Amino acid sequence: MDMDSFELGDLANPRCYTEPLDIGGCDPVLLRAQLRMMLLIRRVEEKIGDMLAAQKIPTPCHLGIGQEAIAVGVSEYLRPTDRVFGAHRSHAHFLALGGEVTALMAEILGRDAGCSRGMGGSMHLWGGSVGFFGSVPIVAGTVPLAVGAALAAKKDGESAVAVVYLGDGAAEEGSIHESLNLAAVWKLPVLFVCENNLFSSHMHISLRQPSNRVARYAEAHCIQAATVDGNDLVVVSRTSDDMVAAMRDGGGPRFLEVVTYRWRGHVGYREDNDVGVNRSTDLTLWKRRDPIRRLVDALTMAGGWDNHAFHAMDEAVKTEVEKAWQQAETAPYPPASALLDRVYAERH
Ligand SMILES: Cc1ncc(C[n+]2csc(CCOP(=O)(O)OP(=O)(O)O)c2C)c(N)n1
Repeated sequence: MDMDSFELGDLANPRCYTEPLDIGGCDPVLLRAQLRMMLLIRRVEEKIGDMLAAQKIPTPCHLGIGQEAIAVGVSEYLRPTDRVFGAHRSHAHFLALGGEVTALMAEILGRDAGCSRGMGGSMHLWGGSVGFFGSVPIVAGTVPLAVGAALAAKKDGESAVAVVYLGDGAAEEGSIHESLNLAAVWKLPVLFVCENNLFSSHMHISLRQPSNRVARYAEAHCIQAATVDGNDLVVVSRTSDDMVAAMRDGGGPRFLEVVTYRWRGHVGYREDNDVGVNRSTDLTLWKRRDPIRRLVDALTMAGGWDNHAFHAMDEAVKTEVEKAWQQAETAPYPPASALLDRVYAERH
């Protein structure tokens, strides 16, 4: 849905958009694969949450439970040659591109088998082979990098696009506007995906901005934008598919704002009702807009799918996650001699 208004309206109202997804015209095989990926991401993050609670993880982790449809929908039409950038809450971005669960778990545990060789932890993920060019904890830090990656693709005459995930909080950084402006002026193939979960740390957007619709910034920079329900896999998928296709055709940058809500706190496994904000009522309502449940309901209504099928899929996913955790937990740490590797660049 394209919106001209400054306000999100019903998209920010958790009492709306709770119905089963409209999956008319969708490929059921693809939908089940996407459902499995959303489930995998959720079970991985729940496991990480449990292990944080058990104090088995030494690094801070930002969980995106409840936001799974975004990474899965956006990643569907990307290629391994594209350049995708995340931020501090990027487990889903990494996994949805095909990043390995064990490599993520091992990274979080600081093991050599981690996707950044155990040197980065949850907020420094890397997956070059699947097109994940990295996540960093500096809010908005990867946004100008994605613009640079898009510039490189354009200069090299490649059809690759750059994608960067950013939050509504990141949109308050000045570098966002410089990035949007440059991308627009030079017509760069970069997709800005703003995961508007209404919070920056513990502060609601109504306390930080005069309007809650972030895409207005893109429009001010003459970038085509859409604001959609981020908990609707089908809508996210279709919109990003259209946007990526237009970018590959030389159409310049696009801005996709996906409205969602994170179920856990800003950082850690708790729900954040104990850090100065009490969002328990909203959280209960937002859980009814669960992207997984809405897809499951739609598949069930369409036939050929039932609770039994869902349960079997879920059990297989949980087994996979447990296995990955065991592997990561028993994997060796990097040798002490590797401590300064990749800290300084080699002189050539
Ligand atoms: C430049 C910078 N400023 C502040 C922080 C502290 N910080 C970490 S995450 C965060 C909130 C970011 O919110 P948002 O971009 O909406 O992403 P979300 O956490 O909602 O996914 C802040 C302020 C930081 N890491 N980097």
